[in-house]
Amino acid sequence: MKRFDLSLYLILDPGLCRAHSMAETARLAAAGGATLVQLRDKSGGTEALIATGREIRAALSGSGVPLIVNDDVAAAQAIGAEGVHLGQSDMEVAEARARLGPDAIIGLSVTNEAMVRAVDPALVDYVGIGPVFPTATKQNHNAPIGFDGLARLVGLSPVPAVAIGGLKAQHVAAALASGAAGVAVVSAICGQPDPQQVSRELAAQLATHRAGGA
Ligand code: TZP
Ligand code: MG
Repeated sequence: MKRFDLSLYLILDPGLCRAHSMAETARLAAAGGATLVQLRDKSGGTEALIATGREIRAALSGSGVPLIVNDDVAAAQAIGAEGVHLGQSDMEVAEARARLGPDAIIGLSVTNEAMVRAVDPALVDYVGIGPVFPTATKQNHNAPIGFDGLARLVGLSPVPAVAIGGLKAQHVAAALASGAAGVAVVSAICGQPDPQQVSRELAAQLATHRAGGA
C-alpha cells in the first residue's frame, strides 16, 4: 500500500538551491521534518535529471521521505523515485499510471474549478493547488487564488490537496484551515541559510495547527 504525507512538501529548484546542493537540501529538510520531496529541474534534459535524482534519492535513503519527480516519467523510473508530479500539459495521468503502476504516487497541478472536477481519483493520488500568492519562483504562473480560492478548490477535490505558491511558516495555519493537507514550498526552504531549521519551524507550525491549536 502506498503511503505518503503531504504536510511539508519540499520542491527542489536547482537555481534556488545553490547555497547547499539539492541533495544536501533534501537531506537537511528531511531531518527537519519535510515529509515529501520533489525534484523540479526544468534546466537540463533527462540524463541530468536522472543523475541529480539519484543523488537526492541517496541523500533521502533511510529517512522514509519519498522522492517525486516533476514532469518526467522516464526519469522517475530510472531514478527509482516513488512518484511523479504532472502539470496539465505533461504526460496524461492515465499514461503515467499505466507506466508506473498502482504503487507509484502521482500528483497533478490544478489551478481552477474545471481542472479539479476533471481529476480522476482512480489515477491521481493528490493535487497541488495554487498559486495561493504571487511568487518569483515560477515564471508565468497563473493568477493567485488566495486562501478563499484554495478552500473552494480543496472542497471540490476528490483527492487530498497540497497548497502552493509563496507559502511560508506564517501561512501554514490558513492553508490547513482551507482544507489543504499541507504546504508545498520552494523558497521557504531552498537557498535558506539553514534548511533544517526552517523545515523544523514549518513542521512545528503544521503540528500546532493540525492539532487544532491556535
Ligand atoms: N507552482 C505554482 S507556484 C510554484 C509552483 C512550482 C512555485 C512555488 O515556489 P515558492 O518559492 O514556494 O513560492
Ligand atoms: Mg510540469
